[in-house]
Amino acid sequence: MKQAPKHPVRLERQGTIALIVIENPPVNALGVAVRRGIAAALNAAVAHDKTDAIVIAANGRTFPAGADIREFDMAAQEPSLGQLFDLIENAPKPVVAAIHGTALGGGLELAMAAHYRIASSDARMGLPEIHLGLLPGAGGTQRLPRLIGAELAFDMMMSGNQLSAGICAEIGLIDSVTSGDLRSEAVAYARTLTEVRPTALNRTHLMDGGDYMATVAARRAQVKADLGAGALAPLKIVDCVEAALLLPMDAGLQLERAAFEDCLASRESAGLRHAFFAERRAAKFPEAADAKPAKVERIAIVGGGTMGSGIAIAGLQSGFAVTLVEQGESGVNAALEQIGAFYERSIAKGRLSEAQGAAALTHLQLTNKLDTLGEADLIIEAIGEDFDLKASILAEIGAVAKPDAVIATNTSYLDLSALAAATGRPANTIGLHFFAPAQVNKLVEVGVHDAASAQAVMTGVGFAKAMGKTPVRARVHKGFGSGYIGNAILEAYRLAADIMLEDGATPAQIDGAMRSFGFPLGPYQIADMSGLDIAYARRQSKPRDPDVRYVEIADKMVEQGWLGQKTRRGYYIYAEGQRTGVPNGDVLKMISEHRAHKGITARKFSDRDIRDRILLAIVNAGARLLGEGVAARPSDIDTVMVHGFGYPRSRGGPMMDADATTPSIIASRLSVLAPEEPSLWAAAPVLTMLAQERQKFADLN
Ligand code: 3H9
Repeated sequence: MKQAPKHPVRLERQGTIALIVIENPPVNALGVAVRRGIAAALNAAVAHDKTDAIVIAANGRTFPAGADIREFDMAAQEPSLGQLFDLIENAPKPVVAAIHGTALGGGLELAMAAHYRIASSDARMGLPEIHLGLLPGAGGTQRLPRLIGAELAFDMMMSGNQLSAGICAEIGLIDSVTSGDLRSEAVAYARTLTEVRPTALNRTHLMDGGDYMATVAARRAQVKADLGAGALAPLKIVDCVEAALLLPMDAGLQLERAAFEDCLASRESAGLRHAFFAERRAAKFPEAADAKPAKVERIAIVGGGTMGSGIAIAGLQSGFAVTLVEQGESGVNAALEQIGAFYERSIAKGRLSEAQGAAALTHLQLTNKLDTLGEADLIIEAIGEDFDLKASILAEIGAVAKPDAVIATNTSYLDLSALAAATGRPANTIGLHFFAPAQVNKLVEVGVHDAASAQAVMTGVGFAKAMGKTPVRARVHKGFGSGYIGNAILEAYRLAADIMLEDGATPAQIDGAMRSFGFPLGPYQIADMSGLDIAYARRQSKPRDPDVRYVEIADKMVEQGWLGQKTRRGYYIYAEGQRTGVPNGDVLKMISEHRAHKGITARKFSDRDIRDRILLAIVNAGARLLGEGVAARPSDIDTVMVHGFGYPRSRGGPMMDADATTPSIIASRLSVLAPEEPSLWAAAPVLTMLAQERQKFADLN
């Protein structure tokens, strides 16, 4: 972790203007030293009789991006942000906030406590606390409605979205926008101010009720309908805005403080904050000590199916020049159609202008010639999961790529070391496993094998980051065959579910139990969506392990041609064009015949049994991957499960959940299930070690 500077706030003078400069890299978070520094500088500036006005600005990449989230788990230290902002608001001389970068959360609340706000034209502002299960807790819920009205304030706080400086000026959140030098413009602006702004932020209540109260009631009903009773922060935001409308400022601030504390103490906020730091920790690779990412300007993708086209779109959207290689004219046309459809949808939905869409497409080169790859800095092979085919294409890529190009395969479970060897330049070859839809999903598993160079790995990491993705390191292990982190865990998840299916549960019951835990879809809905033939091919390609129970139900379905949504028949039956189905009675019949054939008497599983068995299998598989060195840290597994498989983000991830239960309780619950299927539930050595040492997974992060 970077060491915070000892004196993160400086007081400078430009004639009669006092300039308070915050410097607390990387994002000028408002930790205790910064709060104390600003308070001291402000007092000194006010006390100086030559001070006419005060400017608060920040060095580095941004105006403060919020409170220091790391301090939320520590004892509170004064001054609090609330106390500091009172000091600023009550200053007897005009205070101007000079905003650049991203003024977020407490950073924007600081700006709102100032009397005037000026921003660089490329600055952005937002209150993203809701993404951390929190609400703006340093006056934001009271000051924002007073500045821009309740409706817009709701929109900003409920979405957590960032707004551009131009829009902020239009809605009255800031006073001035400049495309010149912000610091000197802010000082010039301050010179024009002769008084503390007669406060727009009246200390009395904001409105007389009427329409606004109807807005509050509608928002409260909406939150309850959308999110249910579990959505603490959104409901508390409604309470706080209601307070801004009805109560004097001081009472509103008090209510906001209590609401913030409630949110901070919630499991939901702990989970969301864990997820925030887990994503950033995941991107830290040990290879960074030995190499920096090489420059990547042109990427090439071989294979223009759903995955390849998705990666191409993600690349174009991030400003890379993209070459997409497909076989024959029909392959090229199909890829073009997919990519074109994405841009048409984005333009129709107003996410992109026509000009932006057209500009992105000028950077796309579609071809059926592999020899065009010679210009690419990074080449991603994204064809189907067929080892021989992949190996032969990778050999061709190795023959034409420029000497320092990095080659990546998008395989999710084939032997990465062998595929890397097939290129003829294993040191330059890595795995880059994207998750569908690749243009949306942020997760990329970076596959690392023994022969891969640090430079190739870091280039993959740099590329993933440049696309706004979260790279997670996954080391290839002995017997690699179930995939990196995500698919290996999915395999355990599926087996736990299939065993219950064979022993007495129905697909709909298992899916329902997992949805009620917070997964968006259950395992059989996902299987129907992905196509049963995909997993079938993977099962067929691997030797069967005699020590692992095998459930043939999915194989029998594939043999019947019931492949899921694509054939409108899978675990569910789908009406034309529908993505939600009704349980397939034929499958239920087949399952009960299958049980009779295997001599299994159906037994009952409660929803709780289902969740427990699956979650224990997931955690145990995660612990095994840690022991094998596939996953570098428990929080990486959490990141993969949240992004790759919809594990509820507000729970942080399975390893955080396991810590909440404690590894020793998990180990004893596993010992009850282990005799049924040791491959799933015999406690992994890492878990046993943590249980014995009374440690938590978090201790290994
Ligand atoms: C709040 O303000 C509550 C108040 O209303 C009330 C309080 C009473 N604190 O994301 P990056 C670190 S809640 C501490 O990789 P980017 C981050 O961990 C807060 N650390 O860069 C990373 O560290 P490392 C409301 C923070 O350019 C480094 O900075 N604000 C914080 O992709 C770089 O981060 C938010 O929720 C923080 N607040 O994105 C904003 N923020 O180098 C949260 C970042 O050791 N932050 N770090 O890995 C962000 O959304 C992005 O970090 C930001 C930059 C857009 C600013």
